[in-house]
Amino acid sequence: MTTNASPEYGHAEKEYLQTKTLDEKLLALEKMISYAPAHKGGENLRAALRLRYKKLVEKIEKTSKSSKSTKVGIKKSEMQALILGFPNTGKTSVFNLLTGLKLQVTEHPYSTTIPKIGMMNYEDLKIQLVDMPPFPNTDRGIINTTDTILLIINNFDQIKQSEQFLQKTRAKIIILFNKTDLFNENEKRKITETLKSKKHSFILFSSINHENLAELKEKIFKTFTIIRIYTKEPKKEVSKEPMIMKENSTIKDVAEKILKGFSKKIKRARIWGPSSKFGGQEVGLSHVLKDKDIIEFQTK
Ligand SMILES: Nc1nc2c(ncn2[C@@H]2O[C@H](COP(=O)(O)OP(=O)(O)OP(=O)(O)O)[C@@H](O)[C@H]2O)c(=O)[nH]1
Ligand SMILES: [Mg+2]
Repeated sequence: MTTNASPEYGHAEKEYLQTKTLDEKLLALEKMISYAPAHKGGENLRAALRLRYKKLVEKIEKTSKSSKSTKVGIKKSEMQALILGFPNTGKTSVFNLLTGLKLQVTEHPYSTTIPKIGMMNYEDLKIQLVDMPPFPNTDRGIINTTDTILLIINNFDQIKQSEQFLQKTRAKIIILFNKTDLFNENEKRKITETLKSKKHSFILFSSINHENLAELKEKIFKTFTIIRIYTKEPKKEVSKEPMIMKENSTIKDVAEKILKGFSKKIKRARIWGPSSKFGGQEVGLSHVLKDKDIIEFQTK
């Protein structure tokens, strides 16, 4: 791969090529990384290996998640929202608007029979949405493991009637009162007052006139409490795809997500963005990050 890599590196690479399982690959790749040339000329190789490592970790995580996953066999993305509700409330119509897909919408109830996946773009993020069959034909497994639920209703009784399906979920719930095009302004004001008084997170919506579509997307995004972190290498462009981290993550958390043990190899980290006092500020591993920060790692 490079002209001046050590013999140890060569052995590690050979080992890597001969491995069969993902876990063996990961171990061999760790070895390659530790034997990769540390001098400046090895920079590209080290970056390529780190990227390969990150992808491998993601692959392993995905396969282990999906094997544990629900009967419907949906691989959960980092951010997932389910669209739930009683028959004919407009779930598929809302799903189509948010994802740009064109699943069949009918005036008959029970038209959605199996869960369908789509992606909602929000700024530079992709959020996984699942259009579910109506209650009671919903799989409990996925309800209990998802991050966010968009509960589509057409009347207040449906809130209470939904509770039996939502008892075990830890998801954040947004109530979407759909078909508001059928109500006048005064009636809409009353709906708003009622939902407010019950302290629900809610939104009034219409799939016909797209009322509050931008607000809906923002509301969904805000349920995830994640931050986006961009990384760059010295003198290089900032990564296009953000890393998705939990709120209040530190420089160390990001380094460890890129590569286990990587934080020990960091000599310096510089940051740009909302958590920095000024662009290029040098910070320690315990520095707490904010959404849209950019980090530059310099290794020892
Ligand atoms: N007036 C009005 N009708 C709507 C709205 N959204 C959906 N509909 C209508 O409601 C009916 C059901 O829409 P769907 O999107 O298929 O509803 P669903 O909840 O996915 O239905 P199931 O999959 O059968 O549970 C269709 O006739 C839609 O045209 C809306 O905002 N206003
Ligand atoms: Mg449907």
